[in-house]
Amino acid sequence: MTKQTVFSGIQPTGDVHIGNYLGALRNWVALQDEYDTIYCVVDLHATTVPYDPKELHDSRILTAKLLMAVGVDPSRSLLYFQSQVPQHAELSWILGSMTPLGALNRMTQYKEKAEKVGQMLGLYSYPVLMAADILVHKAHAVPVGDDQTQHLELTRDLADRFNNRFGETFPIPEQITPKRGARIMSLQDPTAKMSKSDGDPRGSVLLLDSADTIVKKFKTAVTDSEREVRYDREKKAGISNLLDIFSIYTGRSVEDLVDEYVDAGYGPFKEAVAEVVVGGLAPIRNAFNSLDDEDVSRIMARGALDARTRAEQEMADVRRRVGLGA
Ligand code: AQP
Repeated sequence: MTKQTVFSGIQPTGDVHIGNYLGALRNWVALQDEYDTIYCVVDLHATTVPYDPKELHDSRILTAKLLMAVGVDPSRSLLYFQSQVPQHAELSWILGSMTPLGALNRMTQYKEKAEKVGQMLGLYSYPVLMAADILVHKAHAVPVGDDQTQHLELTRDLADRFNNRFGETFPIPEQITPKRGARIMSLQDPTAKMSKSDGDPRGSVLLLDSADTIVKKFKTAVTDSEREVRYDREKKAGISNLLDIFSIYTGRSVEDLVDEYVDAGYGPFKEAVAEVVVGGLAPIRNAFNSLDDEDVSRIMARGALDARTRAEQEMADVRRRVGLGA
C-alpha cells in the first residue's frame, strides 16, 4: 500500500524554541517511518512581516540545520525551501480566487500580527499560501501546534470548494496535534504562547540555548503567589505549563509529577524542569554542531529539485482542471 503524505512547514523568522519542537517538530520526526513526509522551511511566509534580507538569508540555513539536528532526516523526508518551489505561489493564486474575504477577516493570527506591523496583503493572504503549501503536495495530514487550527480549517474548506467545483482533486487534510504540548506558553507570560517574535527573550527556551541560559530562564519563569505544584490551566497557567514541559521530557504523567512535587516548593520544582530540558536539548545541540552549512545548502537544493518535480505533476493536474492546461 502506498504511504499517505504528511506535509508541514516552519518559518525562518528567528530562533526555534521548545514550543515549536514540542508542538510540531517532534511529530515531524516521529511520522517519518509511517508516512511519505515532506517538510519545508516556509521562507515566503517569513516575508509577510518586516525583515532584514541578510538576517532572513542566514535564518533559512539555520532553520534547515536545526530541522536536521532535531532528527528530520533528508534521506527519509523531502526537505526544501518554499521559495525554491514556485508551484506553491502559483497554487496560492488559484486558491485566492476561491477564498471569501470573510474567512480571512476572522483569522486571529492576522489580527494579532497586523496590529503590530500594519495591514498588509501578504500577511492577510498568509493562510491561503499555507493552504497551497499543503495542497500542492496533496497532503493527507499536517503536524502542527494548535495555533494553526484556524488556518488548517481554511485549508480544508478550500480543498472542499475546489473539489466541488473542479472534481475530486485534493484529500481533505487532517491536523495532527500532540495531546500534550500543542500550545507551550511563554515563560514570562503564561497566558500567551511561546513565540519566536516575543520581544522578551526570557519567555522562550531556544533549542540552542546553553545549559546556564536554560536554567536562568526557568528560574525566572512567571508562576503565581501560591506554593502548591498542581495542574490548573486557568488559575495556575505558569505551573501547568511547566508541568506539561516536564511531563513531555520525562515521559511521566502530570499526576505522577504532581504527587512528587506538590510540596517541593516552586524553586526546586523549576530546577528539576530545567534539568530535564537541558538533558533533552543536549543531543540536538551536538547534532547541530556537527552539521556543515554547505552540506546543508546542498541537501536543500537537492530537496527543492525533487519537490519541484513532485509539485509540478500536481500543478499540471490542477491547471488542466481549472482550464489553464497546456
Ligand atoms: N508555543 C507553541 N507551542 C506549540 N507549538 C507551537 N508552534 C509555534 N509556537 C508554538 C508550532 O511550531 C510550528 C512552526 O511555527 P511557525 O514557525 O510556522 O510559526 P508560528 O506558529 O508563528 O510560531 P512562532 O514561534 O510564534 O513564530 P512567530 O513569532 O514568527 O509568529 C507550527 O506548527 C506551530 O503550530
